[in-house]
Amino acid sequence: MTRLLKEDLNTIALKEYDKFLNTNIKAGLLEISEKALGIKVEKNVLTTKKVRVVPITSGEGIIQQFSESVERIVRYLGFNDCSVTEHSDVWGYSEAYNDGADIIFSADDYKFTAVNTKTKVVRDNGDDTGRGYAAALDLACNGVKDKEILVIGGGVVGKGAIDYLVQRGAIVTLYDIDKIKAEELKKMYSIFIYDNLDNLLLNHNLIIDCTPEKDIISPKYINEDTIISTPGIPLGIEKSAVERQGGLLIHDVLEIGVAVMALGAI
Ligand code: 2YJ
Repeated sequence: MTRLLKEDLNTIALKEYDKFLNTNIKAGLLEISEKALGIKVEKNVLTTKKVRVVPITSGEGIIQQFSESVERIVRYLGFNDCSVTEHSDVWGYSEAYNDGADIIFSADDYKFTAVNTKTKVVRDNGDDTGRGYAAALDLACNGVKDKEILVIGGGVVGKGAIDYLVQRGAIVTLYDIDKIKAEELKKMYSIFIYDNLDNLLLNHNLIIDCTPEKDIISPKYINEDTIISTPGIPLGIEKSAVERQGGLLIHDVLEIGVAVMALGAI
């Protein structure tokens, strides 16, 4: 799993990203999250929820700007009462809980969750990231129903994307270097699996890359109909390469995943 760096988090520019999304897929972070979850949210509901982000020091420790970035994204969506706790870890958790927090975000090296203390709903960043990027692709291509979608990587994020896509009638092919993992997902979902990535890239314009593999997608496969939706860090293809060929790249470091978690945790 990729560990975010402060430099990655410094790239977050919410207004600009929302503008980019609205221009290219006619939906912003809020609409993508609603689509991912199949819900419509009343804006004023968001203002009634108290959200706290608890920094966690375990394992490799605090990532500078991580909690603050989560706070900024959640606040941007319309959750006015959102802040990072003064203390970290268990102390921070009890601080948030005693403060009456409805939703508590926290992440260690393995898990990143949003827990609703009242409804007991627990959202997982991996799963919600997959759903969010699948929803973004759904909006970008005017509906995934009956369309052939290539999902690269069948981890937690890939599984979330597959679950979303299959439910909406997409024709999904999964590529994963781990053939056993791919077979396991094929048992759970009505999908195809295939182990020749070059052939798959040659035959798909709609791609969700859920891997942290650099250069997994060669620019020669990109054309003006290509849409790549990917949370992968590092990116599987350079943004400039996609733009040069006239394709669309949907990518961010944290925004879509956190937005889906926040709305899903209401
Ligand atoms: O609170 C902090 O500052 C740190 N403990 C944050 C750690 C963030 N964790 C990661 O980036 C891990 N790679 C796990 C993320 C799961 C994403 N699906």
